[in-house]
Amino acid sequence: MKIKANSPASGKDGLDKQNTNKKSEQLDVYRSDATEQALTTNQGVKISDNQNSLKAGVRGATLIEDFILREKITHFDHERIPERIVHARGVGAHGYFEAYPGNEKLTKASFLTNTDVQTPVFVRFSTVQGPRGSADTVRDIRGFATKFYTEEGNFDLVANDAPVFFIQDGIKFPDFVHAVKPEPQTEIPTGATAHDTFWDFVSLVPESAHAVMWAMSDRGIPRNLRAIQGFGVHTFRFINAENKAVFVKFHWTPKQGLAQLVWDEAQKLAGKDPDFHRRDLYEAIASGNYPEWELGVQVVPEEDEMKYDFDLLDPTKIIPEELVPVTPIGRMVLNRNVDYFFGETEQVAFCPGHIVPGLDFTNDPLLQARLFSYTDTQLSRLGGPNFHQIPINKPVCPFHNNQRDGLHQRIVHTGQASYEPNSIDNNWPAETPPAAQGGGFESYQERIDGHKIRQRSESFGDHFSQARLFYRSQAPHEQKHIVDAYVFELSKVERKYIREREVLEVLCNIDLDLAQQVADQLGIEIPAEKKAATLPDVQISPRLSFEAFKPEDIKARKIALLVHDKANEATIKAVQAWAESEGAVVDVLTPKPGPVLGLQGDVIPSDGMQKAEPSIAYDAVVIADGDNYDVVMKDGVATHYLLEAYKHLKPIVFLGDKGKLIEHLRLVSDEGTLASGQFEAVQDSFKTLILNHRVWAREAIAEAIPA
Ligand code: HDE
Repeated sequence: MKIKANSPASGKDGLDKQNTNKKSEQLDVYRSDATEQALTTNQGVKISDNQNSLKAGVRGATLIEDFILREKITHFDHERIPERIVHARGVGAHGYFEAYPGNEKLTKASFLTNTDVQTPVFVRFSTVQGPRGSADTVRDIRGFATKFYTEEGNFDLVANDAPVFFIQDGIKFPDFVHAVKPEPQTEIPTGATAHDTFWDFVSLVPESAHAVMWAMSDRGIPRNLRAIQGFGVHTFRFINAENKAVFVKFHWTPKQGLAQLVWDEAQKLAGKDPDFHRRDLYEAIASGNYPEWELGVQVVPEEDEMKYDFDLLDPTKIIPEELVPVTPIGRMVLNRNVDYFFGETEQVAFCPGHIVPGLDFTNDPLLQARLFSYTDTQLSRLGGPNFHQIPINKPVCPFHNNQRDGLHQRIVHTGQASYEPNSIDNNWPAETPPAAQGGGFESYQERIDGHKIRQRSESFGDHFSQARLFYRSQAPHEQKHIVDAYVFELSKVERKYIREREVLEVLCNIDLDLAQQVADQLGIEIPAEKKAATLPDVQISPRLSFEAFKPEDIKARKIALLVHDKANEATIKAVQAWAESEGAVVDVLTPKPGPVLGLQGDVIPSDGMQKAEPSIAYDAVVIADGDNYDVVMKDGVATHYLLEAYKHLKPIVFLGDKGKLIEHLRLVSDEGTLASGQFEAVQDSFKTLILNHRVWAREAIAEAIPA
């Protein structure tokens, strides 16, 4: 299925719709606000001519009195607002959250305890480094920010798809961001960490080791945004009706399972479809394949605060799930695309400081700085302190106070008293005491005792054990990808001393085998004393691997069905019927955008052209049988399609005599190359392969296939 960019609404002009496919009706989006309405100026004056400016004679100069032209151009000149300093590239969707029963023992927050309500949510996914127009599939951490419009006020869970961050103290954030962003003298590279300043910084700041490891792993290149986890990163607090607090770490777990790109594919997609992730999310929701996540928390009782060999306040550390399992507390479904990207996705303003009664912060020094930063940044991005009045940011519950005026004030406040206490309005709006449930917000009364001091706690001091834990917990193919990623990135670093510092001062402290593999490829010598070091062992955490997060079904997985003239119509119908029953998406891809003629003479409509819808955009490929082997063999686009899908470790079904292509293309048959006379005979194996996502065992062989 394709939601074609910039397609005009079809079907209104009487054009031939023979080859418009089943999804084309989604292109017909009418403007509910303007249907049957006159075109007017912003002052409501009807416009009679929107084609010509007002001129002194038909060939004369344009007159400054043309208020219609001036208004239109002035508004246009101011269409852009500053993009986010980080996380500028994003995509949003609406949905709902439902709490599971039994959370009262943890928190009094009504959206987590009232199982009768569906709390509306808005989620914005993002990349960190690139600007608004950058590609989706770059290697980066993904933002996963959720606004819960609860009946007690808005709660923003401003999360990432990695559970750890690159720095421990907010005072380092501008340094980190300056280092990772495009370099100041060239504004290169866009959307990439593979450059000197990033590696200079992280090799000098060992607390970044763990987060860098996540970014270099397959987590840095998700297949789509429906297949990522989300993590609150910091430790937060839950507070229940008895005022008892516990520490919590938030986890979003996708029902779709986790899935990654392979690096070659990620790079190609960045060019061939820079919108790959936002398109995928849009299409999945538009077609009713609503992505779903379970919200869970790791709960640590207050008395266990000091129990671990890491500090709960250190945002570069996880709590391994083997130590504290994740308790599910609810589920979120994204079921509605935005109507207006700018008005919703661009103007949404998240802030970790938006919390509701039943939740509270901890002293994590990164979180503390974030509490200031997000509101501050909206003042310049959204032009003043009234950004909460923009529809996407507005609470759904009533909100009243004595704040007045400011840029873009939209509320017509009435009454005389905008202060408190007042007797003129009987002191309304009034405070609500912090009763157990439904009361006003009250900060948790944490005891503070200490010196005013600029110093990092010693308990934040171990920067390598958890990076080692992460690396060693990966499956062998995942470890190989980490090695490849470090080699690729460091190969782009021009300064040899930065490469060496990263290998010798960081990787050697994480895992010697990892360091050696990277060093060998970069031609770096590891000194004998470093090689002889014994690094402390770690307990493996299987929950850190993709392997622990398999999907339950193949809904919304995309299958390319390659079809040429004289293809067997029966096969095409069989693949389509099977895919529909599984909720998967099949696109019939033809050599040209027009339809092809089947073996029986049927017209087979095209969902797209093979050249324009590359294999990298699909999860699996089927090549149809028919009376056309010689044509396919000589078709460079189709054969490259198969080679590329093979190289990217995708399952491929070769139907009928297309099985001969395996030998012709010099592929090595494996569990992922299914050759059969009948699709029905292999459909179950095909499904299992798609569930497994890639044929990892093929990786060594696939490296010999030209990229
Ligand atoms: Fe952010 N971050 N951040 N961040 N962050 C922003 O806020 C900041 C951090 C995250 O889709 C900015 O509105 C500081 C951790 C997401 O709109 C800014 C520090 C985590 C998004 C900002 C951090 C995040 C942002 C840019 C360290 C994971 C996108 C525009 C003290 C838990 C939200 C904006 C969206 C955005 C500051 C660290 C996640 C500049 C100072 C840790 C998902 O205010």
